[in-house]
Amino acid sequence: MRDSAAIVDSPYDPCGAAAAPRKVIHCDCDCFYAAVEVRDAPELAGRPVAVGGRPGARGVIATCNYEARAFGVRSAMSSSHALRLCPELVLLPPDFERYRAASRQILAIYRDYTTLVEPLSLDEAYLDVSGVERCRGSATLMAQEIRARIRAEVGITASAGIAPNKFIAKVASDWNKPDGQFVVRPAEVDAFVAALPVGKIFGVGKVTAQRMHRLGAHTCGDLRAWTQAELVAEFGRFGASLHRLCRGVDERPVAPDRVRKSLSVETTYTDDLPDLAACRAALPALAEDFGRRFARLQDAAAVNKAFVKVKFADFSQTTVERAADAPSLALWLNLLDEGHARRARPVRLLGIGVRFAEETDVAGQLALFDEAPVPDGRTGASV
Ligand code: DCP
Ligand code: MG
Repeated sequence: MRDSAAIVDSPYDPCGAAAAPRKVIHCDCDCFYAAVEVRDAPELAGRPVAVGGRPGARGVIATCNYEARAFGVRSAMSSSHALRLCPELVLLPPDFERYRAASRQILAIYRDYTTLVEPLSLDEAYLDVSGVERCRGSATLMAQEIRARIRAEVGITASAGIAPNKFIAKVASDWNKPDGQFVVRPAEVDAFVAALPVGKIFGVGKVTAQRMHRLGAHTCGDLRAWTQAELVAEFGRFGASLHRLCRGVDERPVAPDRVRKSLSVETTYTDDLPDLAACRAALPALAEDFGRRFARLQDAAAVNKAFVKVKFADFSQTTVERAADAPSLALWLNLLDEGHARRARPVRLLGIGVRFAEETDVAGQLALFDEAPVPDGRTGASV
């Protein structure tokens, strides 16, 4: 029999069907690499600054400060294009050692509040602070304090989103960026998510978003008109997640011990690649993007497999993998030939990657770049 105390302890769920809402903070530093550069060269303050490769040598912008963004400069843009947009841009080469040092300091601050810290990249992490008693148990105050400490101890600024789950916390951290935070309380989730453009949903990239627009769905609220079966029929397995996410439901736990098992990049093409030759021609660009991400890995574990993922125009998907001890374009091309032959029809998405040996000690790898996979229109690295 339940006692009355138990009922008082569960104000959101007197019937015991679900737990009380969680408190998740998503912290994301503002223009991270550029912020570290400006911190270390104060004479750059107020000037447009970017970190990236040299123009000409197919260099791209890793990031830039907000002064440079005012000129239209963006991450992943070619450095030569960035310099055309903003001729006075100060373009600096990356110095990962200093970024990693800042990242370690920031992580230590997060871990002062909770052990449930899940880093997503050097500058970004989820914190589950449910039940944490600091700051009178207020996640809003904790986020404020964390951001103040990052400013004081690391010398850069960060933004935060505070919400009952990861999806909403991540969207919210962008709301008052830079140097701000935004709270979505449990009672506000429904309205907040209803108004979100579909492109904000984790996993919905440019191509899927365009497709949803054509089907008349622009916001998460619009998507709610679809049954789960309809979403699955239209978007495959992802449809079931979509059905939950467009209602603001995201049960993914904050997982502090995620182990990097793989690194991959993938792109969904705006126009399907018609045949194998077109797929083969698309692979070097993916391999180049992969190479950049692979180079940023710190203490990367030993590679033991390479794989290629092919998603066909009908959304059927196949993955081919083979033992390998290093990334190799030649091997990826072979795997592509094999995967493509399985269906031999137009292709909407290609992905390439490697898997890492599992016995490797990953303790030092938590602060790696492990952006969630971004299935559409752009590439992402995944764990
Ligand atoms: N990064 C990169 N290439 C990209 C995107 C990001 O090398 N295409 C690097 C540089 C960024 C860091 O990762 O500083 C963090 O990425 P974010 O997406 O969080 O971008 P920023 O922190 O730079 O800016 P924002 O203020 O938008 O978070
Ligand atoms: Mg950032």
